Amino acid sequence: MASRLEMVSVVIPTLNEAGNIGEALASIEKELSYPNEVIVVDSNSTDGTQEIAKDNNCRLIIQPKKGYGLALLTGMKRAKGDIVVMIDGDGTYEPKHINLLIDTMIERRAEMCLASRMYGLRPHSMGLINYVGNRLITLCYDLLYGQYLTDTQSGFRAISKAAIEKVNFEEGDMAFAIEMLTKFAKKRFKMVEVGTVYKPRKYGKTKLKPLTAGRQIFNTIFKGLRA
Ligand SMILES: Nc1nc2c(ncn2[C@@H]2O[C@H](COP(=O)(O)OP(=O)(O)O)[C@@H](O)[C@H]2O)c(=O)[nH]1
Ligand SMILES: [Mg+2]
Repeated sequence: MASRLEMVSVVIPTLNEAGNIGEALASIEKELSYPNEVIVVDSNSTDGTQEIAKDNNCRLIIQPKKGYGLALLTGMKRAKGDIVVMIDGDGTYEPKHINLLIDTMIERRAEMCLASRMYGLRPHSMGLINYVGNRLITLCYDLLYGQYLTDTQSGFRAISKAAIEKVNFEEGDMAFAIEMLTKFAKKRFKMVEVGTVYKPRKYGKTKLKPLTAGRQIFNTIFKGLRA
């Protein structure tokens, strides 16, 4: 099964990640054992992120309009691979698990495999508000959509490109992550997980605004039910 996989597209959204993106790209290149293309989608960073990306053997797409979801969607639309892996450019996810994500998705014949940071106790690198918010969002999502996921806010996922093409995405910001899960559930696409770790951000600041994102995420969960 795995041998039929011709290309994996890795899509990385970046906004001012100059301190992190070089190391993130190097470790993805080192760890990923499938033929691949790596796409960095940058929203006009002002700290030299684009220059570092260009020096690191990847496709750079500039999406001047801000938004985590819009950046990912822009990259996914241009991806040539049969499987798309989304991963943040801030070095908080573990590229050592990238093959495991892909292999699990293929072996379990799923449309998506998520890397869950929520097996076991709260990771030290995840603040209490984000942890509690994630647990609440995930509980609400699982109950309403009949799923058993543990980390709906994970930004590290392997996804079938064919499945992405069957969905119409509307959320341009952080709620994109949950929109993908509501719409995949509605289409009865199979979603599985593997456990991963969550590392502290070494440089720069998070762009997540928990209250705004929380509101958008719950709106998206309820909107998805009515669709
Ligand atoms: N292109 C682009 N990337 C973004 C934007 N907002 C966040 N990101 C990137 O998306 C990833 C996740 O964002 P982050 O701020 O770390 O959110 P957190 O992980 O929830 O704290 C990082 O690689 C960011 O650089 C945006 O508006 N445009
Ligand atoms: Mg982050």
